Amino acid sequence: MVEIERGILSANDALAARNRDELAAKWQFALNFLSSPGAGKTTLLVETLCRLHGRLPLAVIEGDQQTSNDAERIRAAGSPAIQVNTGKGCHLDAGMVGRALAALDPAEGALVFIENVGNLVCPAGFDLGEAKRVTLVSVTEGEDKPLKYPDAFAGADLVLVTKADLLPHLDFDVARLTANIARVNPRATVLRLSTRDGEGMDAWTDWLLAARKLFLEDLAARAEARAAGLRQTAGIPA
Ligand SMILES: Nc1nc2c(ncn2[C@@H]2O[C@H](COP(=O)(O)OP(=O)(O)O)[C@@H](O)[C@H]2O)c(=O)[nH]1
Ligand SMILES: [Mg+2]
Repeated sequence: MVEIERGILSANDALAARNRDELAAKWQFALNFLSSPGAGKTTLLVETLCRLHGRLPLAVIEGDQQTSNDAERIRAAGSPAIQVNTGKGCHLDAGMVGRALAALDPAEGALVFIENVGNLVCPAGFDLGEAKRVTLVSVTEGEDKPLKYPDAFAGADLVLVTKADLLPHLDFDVARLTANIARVNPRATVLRLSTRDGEGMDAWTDWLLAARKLFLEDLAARAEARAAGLRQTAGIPA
């Protein structure tokens, strides 16, 4: 059992590394979105695409066990999207994402959103080649979810606390949730947001664009260092 699991994960890691290289070669910044079903991933993506439309190239890979409903919602928002149905599978893997990227062929410099299959367990173990991982948890899910499903939070660069507009109707303690996130992942940024009243949407898009900028600057610095090394090897003065 342990051997098989290790085999599957290392095969996935090799494909994830290939996706990461191919994305980097085209200066594409990819994010992997995890959450339980219904936390608001697709709604957030639709809102985000509307805000960023016309400013930079966008593309979306939608993962669900069945239906192409979410890809249709994204296309209706004016962005290219491809639906991956995992059937009995409970998560996307790097092979599926590699094939989806080949079919979708996002433009150079694109922001690529990958919406994983909704659950807080299986997607956490599979690197897709993304640059950043974003985990959503809605205020109707309970403050203890980071402790119950730590892997989904431990690997996140950003945790979005969604549906904040519902807080007046609930006895949900955002500070307790934030403390629980910090227990499993002290380095994650935590933002509270609502697609209904727009709370946190500016902070979210600011985070997204700043993370993409840093990623592209890092790629540029590496390309320059590689070029400088090649010039030196070839005896060409800088
Ligand atoms: N009140 C409220 N409802 C939301 C918000 N975002 C999404 N929803 C609702 O939550 C449900 C599930 O949203 P969806 O985006 O499909 O979740 P996904 O399964 O994570 O993709 C839908 O009925 C949305 O309208 C929000 O910010 N506030
Ligand atoms: Mg969805």
